[in-house]
Amino acid sequence: MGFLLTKMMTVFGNREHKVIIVGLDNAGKTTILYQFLTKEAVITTPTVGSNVEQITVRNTHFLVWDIGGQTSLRSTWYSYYSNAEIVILVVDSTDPERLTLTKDELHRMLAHEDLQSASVLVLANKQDVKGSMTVAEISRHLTLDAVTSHSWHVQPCCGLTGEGLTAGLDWMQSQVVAS
Ligand code: G3D
Repeated sequence: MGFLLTKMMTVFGNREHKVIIVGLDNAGKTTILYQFLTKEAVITTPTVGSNVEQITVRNTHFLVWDIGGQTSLRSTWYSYYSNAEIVILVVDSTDPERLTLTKDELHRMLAHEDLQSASVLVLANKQDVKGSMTVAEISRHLTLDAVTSHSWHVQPCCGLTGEGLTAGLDWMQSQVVAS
């Protein structure tokens, strides 16, 4: 993993900013990653590994690690935390039942020493579905107002159409430029 990162940095010359994309299974991670790769505003390179993609947003390079969300894989999330500058948490806005589980995973991540300086982009996905939870509802359920240790932002979006994702990527880019 370390070798791969070093090699990527050499190939692209510029610093790579590591992003991990997490969320429960069925939240829409794969769909959203696919949208990132096809957005006109985003330059992409061929898949680096089975779960790593390189994207460039306004001259800022990101390596996006897609981490599986099934129960059996969640216990391994921490092994990807090292050097991650951005955590993208994809939330299924139509699934209030599992939001408590997401909240627990989020706060476990925020407490991890390797993520102390990471910023968190919450993508409130599936906003196209009637009756889906709003940004305010999701923020409240995730108790984000209590999070003062990390920079965070909740972005409503639709993985199917890509709506809202450019704004999310812009916020992500602004975070690494500001740091
Ligand atoms: P995952 O990678 O987090 O497990 P996927 O999730 O990207 O595989 O998406 C899970 C399901 O949600 C897919 O449906 C996908 O099409 C759907 N989905 C993803 N984003 C959206 C969205 O914004 N709106 C709606 N309505 N559906 C979305 P299937 O039927 O293929 O399982």
